[in-house]
Amino acid sequence: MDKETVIRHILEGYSKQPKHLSGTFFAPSNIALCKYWGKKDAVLNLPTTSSLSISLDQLGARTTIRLQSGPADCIVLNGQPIDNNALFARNFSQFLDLFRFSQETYFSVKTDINIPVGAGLASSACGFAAAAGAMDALFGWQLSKEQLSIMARLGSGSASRSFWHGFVEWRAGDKPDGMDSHGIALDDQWSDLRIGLLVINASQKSLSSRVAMQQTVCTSPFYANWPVIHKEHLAHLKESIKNQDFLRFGRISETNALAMHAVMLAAIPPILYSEPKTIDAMRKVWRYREEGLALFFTQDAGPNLKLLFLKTDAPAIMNLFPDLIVVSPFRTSEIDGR
Ligand code: 2P0
Repeated sequence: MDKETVIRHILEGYSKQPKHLSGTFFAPSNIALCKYWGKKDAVLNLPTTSSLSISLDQLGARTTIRLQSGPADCIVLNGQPIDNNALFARNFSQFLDLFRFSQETYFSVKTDINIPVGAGLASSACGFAAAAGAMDALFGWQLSKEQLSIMARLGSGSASRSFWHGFVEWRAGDKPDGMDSHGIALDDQWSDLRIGLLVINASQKSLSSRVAMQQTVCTSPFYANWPVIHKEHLAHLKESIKNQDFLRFGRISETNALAMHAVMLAAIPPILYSEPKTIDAMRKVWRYREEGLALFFTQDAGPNLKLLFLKTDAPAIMNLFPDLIVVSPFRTSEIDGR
């Protein structure tokens, strides 16, 4: 099945004429605690495993889309027009292709992302989610968050988790068309939980997660084991959230991230996102933990770490990591989109 068929299916009976001059939507970025790494369908971005994330409150993407005359889309990222040949623009225009309901349809897209782009800080997740939401607002469809999540997944898998605040599970689903593969918000709130973004290198990564993921699936001898350990991690992580058992929560999140990177390291050629400063920071976390601090990390497809800790330890941890960007993920409860 192709992406166009999925979009046709979702939008059957909905207007293909814009209802407004423009549509705007905000989507928070999200950090996976149990990771998505590997696809069973690379066209529809259907994952091998379910995954679980935490959204980053007000850090994310605010996107406005309007129709414009051709000969091409115009994409402005953080006030800078993007060259249509740049990777970011090509990926984005491919997503916009799904919404060109007549020939000669072009879009003007203005997106403001308040985290570094392409550095493993989930900018593509919030970017595609905000784009799907902005399309919905432009055309006045009023789709459900689950439908928007399916749409956004076609742009980038992790975007399916960016329609809710707090904890979100992306259920892998069983259907070949992916209509049951979307995000679902968990009811659990954890107001004392804090996420610290430790930016080690904010420049664009050299290997995209899309390529790295496929390379891992196709060549890592350890990949077969990933869905097995992942299933256990996911079940235990959900229990730890229910019980607000922070030590268990942190340990499982950190172990899941390290397992993902270990599987990647065995790929051919090997994939190593960590830089020397990443390793230094990991050792620092482990040292403080041995000394009694309840501090853990997770790492995505980039050299940066995300620290996990509780409100009570925030002052001490901000002292130890002075440049840390601290997020209170349960500060905002509703995404209003606009
Ligand atoms: C995640 N990552 O669960 C994992 C952990 C990075 C490491 O999802 O190919 O940009 O567009 O579906 O969503 C990054 O991969 O990949 C990612 P595509 P995506 O957050």
